[in-house]
Amino acid sequence: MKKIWVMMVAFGLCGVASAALVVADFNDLSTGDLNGQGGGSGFSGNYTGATNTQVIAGNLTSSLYDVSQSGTAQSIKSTTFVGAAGGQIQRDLDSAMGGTIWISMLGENEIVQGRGGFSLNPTTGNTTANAFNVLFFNSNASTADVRLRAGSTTLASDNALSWSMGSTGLFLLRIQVSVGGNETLDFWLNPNVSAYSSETDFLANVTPTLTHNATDLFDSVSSVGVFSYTSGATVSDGATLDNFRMSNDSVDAFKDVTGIPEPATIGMLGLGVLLALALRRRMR
Ligand SMILES: [Ca+2]
Ligand SMILES: [Ca+2]
Repeated sequence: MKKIWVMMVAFGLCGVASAALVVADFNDLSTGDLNGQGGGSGFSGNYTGATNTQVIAGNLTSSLYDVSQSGTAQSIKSTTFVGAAGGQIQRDLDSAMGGTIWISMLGENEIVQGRGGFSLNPTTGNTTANAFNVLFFNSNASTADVRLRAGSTTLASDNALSWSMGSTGLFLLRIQVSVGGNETLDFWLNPNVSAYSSETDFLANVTPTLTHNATDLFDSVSSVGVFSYTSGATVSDGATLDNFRMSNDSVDAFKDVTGIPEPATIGMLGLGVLLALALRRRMR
């Protein structure tokens, strides 16, 4: 009998472990220059790079997923003109991530020249020099352009996505890391994650917006960059970014970035409790 309870406790602990979660919601920072600040969780050291990126008042929020932010409502954006060469700011992770990595982030543009996105294993302040990055902008008032890129090389893109300028977009990315081989990328723009009961349900029913699996990008992720800049004119207002979440937890990665629990885990725990209670009753 003792053995069953020990096994259940061990299984339960495995189920709730989420040490691999990285979160940057910017709500624990001071307003003003992001450069030199820290905050969030899962990082080591402070942001370094672009000096134009500011912590500003107000969260970006989306009704498409089940993740809320606490603390002071804040987000980040570039508020002065800067091109791609100077718009990135980056940070090291506590520990390198491999396996299957899920990432979500919110972004929004106010003007056609606004650009934004995030990068993995960034090498300089230039968004075109990254191992991998997701770049987004609004081609016009009603459509958007999203690109998965290795440096400045586009791996997959769509320049006619339905997404209005001035409304918050939800970016969802799954990376299956292959050591020595090509990474498998699946990207969704504005997926209605809340309409699905689990990762399994979501994957079975929602076709990715962009996919790519023909490039060996890296064998692990050790740092993350975010970038906000303007293009084509000397205007301010790069894209606004908020709530970057990244997890490679073997059970809860999807839940960590979308808030949607995996019922299989809950079901198995529930089954374990029922089984143990039934056995205890029989042994009396
Ligand atoms: Ca925030
Ligand atoms: Ca690889």
